Amino acid sequence: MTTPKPVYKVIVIGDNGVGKTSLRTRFLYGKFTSSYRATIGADFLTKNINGMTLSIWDTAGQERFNSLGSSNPIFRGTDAAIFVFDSTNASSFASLEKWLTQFLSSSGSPSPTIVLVGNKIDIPERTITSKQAQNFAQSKWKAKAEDVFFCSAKTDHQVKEVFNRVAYLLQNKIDGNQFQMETATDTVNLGRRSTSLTSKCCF
Ligand SMILES: Nc1nc2c(ncn2[C@@H]2O[C@H](COP(=O)(O)OP(=O)(O)OP(=O)(O)O)[C@@H](O)[C@H]2O)c(=O)[nH]1
Ligand SMILES: [Mg+2]
Repeated sequence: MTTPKPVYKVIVIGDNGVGKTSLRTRFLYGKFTSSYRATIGADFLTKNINGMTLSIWDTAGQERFNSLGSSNPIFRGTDAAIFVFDSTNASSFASLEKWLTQFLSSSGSPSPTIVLVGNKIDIPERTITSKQAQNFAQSKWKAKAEDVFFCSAKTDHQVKEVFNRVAYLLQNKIDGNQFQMETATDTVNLGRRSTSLTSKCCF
């Protein structure tokens, strides 16, 4: 009998309106819409990247649709997090500190993989520089330059690179045996389908 492959939980986190849903939709379906519908709670979609199954969780940025307080059950068992800010909105960048604190106290993972994404780079009014983003990521979780992206869900600039980087970092951890298999306990194995089912969560 072959052992089923685990599913790795990847979560997209950040303020409301920064483009979390748009980034995932762009990556999974190659689509973008300029209309805004706030995410309520969280949901996941699975995607197979290079033989690895990722459950990619989209979360609510609006606190009233999210779980409040220092811990967030949606973050539990996360293997990798994609922190997103709007590159034209300084307050969404400042909020990352709060999201990171909540994430680190909730994920339960000893050393989660983290990448940082400044979205909406197609808009000329950029307020956050690459240096600011790099400094933040480097000081907070010793990120490398390759773990920081500026992308656009609208124009599809650098979107697949973000998710491919996450898969690459996870693969490196597996190869280095740093993984604890129990990290997959909060996920659902949806088999070999590459992009499939959405499951609504109810927080
Ligand atoms: N110009 C531009 N607009 C974008 C981009 N990504 C998202 N948007 C727009 O920004 C708005 C918010 O995008 P969402 O993806 O819904 O944001 P979100 O982070 O999921 O928001 P919540 O679900 O409330 O947390 C929508 O009107 C999108 O069309 C981008 O790369 N460029
Ligand atoms: Mg959303």
